[in-house]
Amino acid sequence: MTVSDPVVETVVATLSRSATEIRQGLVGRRGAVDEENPSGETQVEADIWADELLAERLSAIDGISQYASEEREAIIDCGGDAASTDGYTVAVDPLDGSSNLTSNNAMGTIVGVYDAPLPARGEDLVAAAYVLYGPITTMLLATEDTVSEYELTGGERRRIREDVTLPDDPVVYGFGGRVPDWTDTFTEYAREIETELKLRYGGAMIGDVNQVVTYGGIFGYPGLESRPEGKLRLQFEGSPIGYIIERAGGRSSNGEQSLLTVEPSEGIHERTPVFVGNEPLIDRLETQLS
Ligand code: P6P
Repeated sequence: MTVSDPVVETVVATLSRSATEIRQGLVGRRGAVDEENPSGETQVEADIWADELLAERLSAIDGISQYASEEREAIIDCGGDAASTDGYTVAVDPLDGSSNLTSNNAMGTIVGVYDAPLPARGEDLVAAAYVLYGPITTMLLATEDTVSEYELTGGERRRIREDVTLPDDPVVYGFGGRVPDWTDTFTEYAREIETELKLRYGGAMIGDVNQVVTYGGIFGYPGLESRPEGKLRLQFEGSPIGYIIERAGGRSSNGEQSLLTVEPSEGIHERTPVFVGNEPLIDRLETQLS
């Protein structure tokens, strides 16, 4: 089952092929390097290696005019005219949750395909996907048509679920940040949710979001007292994951509005509070925080 848009299909096929190599390439690349990413986070060898692999392959695709990554300061212009209507742009988190590499826990790769120059709004997405490096390597892909789940083996993808939607009855929740650093209004909301749902928080967004997609619930990394903008990046994490969850029948929010409607104002590494999950839970959150 290929994607109807040929450029998106090429991105997805490239991601499927690369994800198999990334998973294999994690071995021997667990060490920290003496570098920080543009968000000031320590990088591991695998962060840099995965970014270089994806940058080389995705920026070479006809129809891709820009490549941006959480691991690099500047946008790569891939030739073509990003400002024109025919050049898609890709924003990538090559290895989301790479700190989990040290503890050998789940991690992911996130790719957003925008029909606009970067930084772009989530509404400009035409597709978004995440790869989950769990016991099995899987990919969840959202396009304008549907959400599908694939198993990735040998560089190929095999569809295992189509028309993926969040279950109606939520089961799990996961909230990032240290509890003493939560705002009073968010703490009040979290205390309510804790009495209703089961805690699932693994320190890598993709592992936690996939729990929400599978069982229903909410994942969030709120704005904190010490950092009101939160930790996660709008362009590389918030918007693509928000797009996937909204295409799967859920909602996304920055605490006030859909992540897809947030106008980037501070460049491609802009942070945002991120909440995704079942619509009633997000609606309650926005009411609580208003
Ligand atoms: P904390 C990983 O570093 C990440 O960007 C997300 O994947 C994850 O949800 C979050 O940060 C974890 O942050 O503060 O719990 O370590």
